[in-house]
Amino acid sequence: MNKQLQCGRFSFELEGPEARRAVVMGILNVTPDSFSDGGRYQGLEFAFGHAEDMLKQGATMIDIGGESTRPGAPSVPVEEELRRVMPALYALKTLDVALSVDTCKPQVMREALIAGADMINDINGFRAPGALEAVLDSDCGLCLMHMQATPATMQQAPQYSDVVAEVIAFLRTRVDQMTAFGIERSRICIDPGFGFGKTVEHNYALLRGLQRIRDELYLPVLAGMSRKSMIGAVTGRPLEARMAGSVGAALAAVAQGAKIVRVHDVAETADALKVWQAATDPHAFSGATGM
Ligand code: 7PJ
Repeated sequence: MNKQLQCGRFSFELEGPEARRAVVMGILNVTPDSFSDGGRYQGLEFAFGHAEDMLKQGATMIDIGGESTRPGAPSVPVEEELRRVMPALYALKTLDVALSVDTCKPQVMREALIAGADMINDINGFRAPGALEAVLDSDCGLCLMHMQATPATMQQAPQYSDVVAEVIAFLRTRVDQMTAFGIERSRICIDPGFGFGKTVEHNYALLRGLQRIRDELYLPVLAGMSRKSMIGAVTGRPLEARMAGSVGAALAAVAQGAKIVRVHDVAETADALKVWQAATDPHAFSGATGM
């Protein structure tokens, strides 16, 4: 594995004692339906406050998303996505946190990198024409995610004969194409894409297989399961009551070697990970005394 994951202004250790510390990526949606009212300025204030809270709670990355990728969601025109993402990105640049932009659009990638984004997170795996060109001349991190089909159709009838092997094969092909294009391997992290063209069984097979995915591709893994239907399926809980289940999933992912967990509930996940790390790594908590 490379020694570090390079993410713009930041780099994350992948070897040595620091490597065991997982990175909490807090989710910041800047879609209109994620604000309590319609105004753009109030939306921006809300987003900034939410980002500040997540930073205090232990997030070391924030993932800004302006396009809803719920199954069946309509795609957002590029101008509208820029109007949502760019003000938040500029506002958040004053915070000491790595800024990721969740987008599939090369034009949004380019603008985001000009504004100083530290990572581009593309659920489409940089497959859009011009996506690789958009990120080539940069040192931003790149999250390469697996998705079967498209957000509009992915949950219709996901099928695999061996989901872990097929996800590994897809990611390997894309990593090879990206490095052949001239992109440094040290910028890439991989993500099996929980919920993107997968049944509940596929999702749990991937969770159990995370270590294998990491070891076969020798790249850091990002896992995003927060509040997804795979959590609802085993807890029987609706979206708004999936926090504890999501924390359990984040711990399971880190136990399987995931480096980054993408979550809504930053405080709870960060606390759970701290206790987990103190319980599993004798060096994680050497200075502490008392209760
Ligand atoms: C993911 C994502 C994920 C990465 C979303 C949701 C859907 N990016 N963007 N991995 N999910 N890298 O959060 O429910 O799993 S949007």
